[in-house]
Amino acid sequence: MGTRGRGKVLVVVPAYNEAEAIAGVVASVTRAVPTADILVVDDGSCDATSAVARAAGARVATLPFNLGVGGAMRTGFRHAKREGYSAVVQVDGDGQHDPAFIPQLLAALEHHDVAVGARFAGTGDYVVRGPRRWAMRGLASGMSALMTTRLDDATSGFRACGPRAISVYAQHYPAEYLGDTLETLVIARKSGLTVTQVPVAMRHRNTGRPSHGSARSSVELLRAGCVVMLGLVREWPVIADSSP
Ligand SMILES: Nc1nc2c(ncn2[C@@H]2O[C@H](COP(=O)(O)OP(=O)(O)O)[C@@H](O)[C@H]2O)c(=O)[nH]1
Ligand SMILES: [Mg+2]
Repeated sequence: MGTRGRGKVLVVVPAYNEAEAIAGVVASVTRAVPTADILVVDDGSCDATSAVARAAGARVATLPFNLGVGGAMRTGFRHAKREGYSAVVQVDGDGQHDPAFIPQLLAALEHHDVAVGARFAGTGDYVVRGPRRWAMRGLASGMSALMTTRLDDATSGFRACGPRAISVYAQHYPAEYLGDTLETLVIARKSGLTVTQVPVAMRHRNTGRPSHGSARSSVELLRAGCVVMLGLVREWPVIADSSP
């Protein structure tokens, strides 16, 4: 152990009951970024996620019980910090994120600490309808104002983080629903990290189940407003030097 990941990219794949999709995700990440290490964090799955991921060639951290996406990601960031990785990319285990965009996310880290892959910023045809769509729109303008940079898809989990963001997130990565996306952006801002977005295409889920249905998602997005407000009044670690 010790210096295994120094300077390298770690792709962290949070996975909860993704046995059907995970081998395909590991294979496509390997194709897109052959030099990166892949860590699948099996979030207390009841299926064969860990075994399938290991057979596909990934390193696997198996959590003893379900912690949610945020808990899985914090595990990934802690590992990255300890092993000295220079970048962490989150790619979901359900196959919705297209690893072909990883190089673009990484390129954005040259000038920023966090790069968010955005579904609605002009690439691809990912469509969300009904109240969820309006809630997401409202959220996008609120978050863009708050973060003082344009963020069309603040709830996207497809992201890349540089070394300063890894340090912050290894310590603080909320486990609540939407904490892993929205609140992590608020933490970035409060810690002096810079955030940007990169347009990506995203696929709809075709195996497994999403964490929340559409009606529930809308209610949760409203709850997100409160999450952001609370994130703003909490104390977060500050990175003194503001250049990445
Ligand atoms: N649903 C769910 N997904 C989890 C959990 N822990 C990790 N994940 C993984 O986190 C990623 C995002 O979850 P998903 O339900 O697709 O969220 P969505 O795409 O935002 O609707 C997937 O790769 C899941 O396998 C959990 O407790 N619940
Ligand atoms: Mg998903």
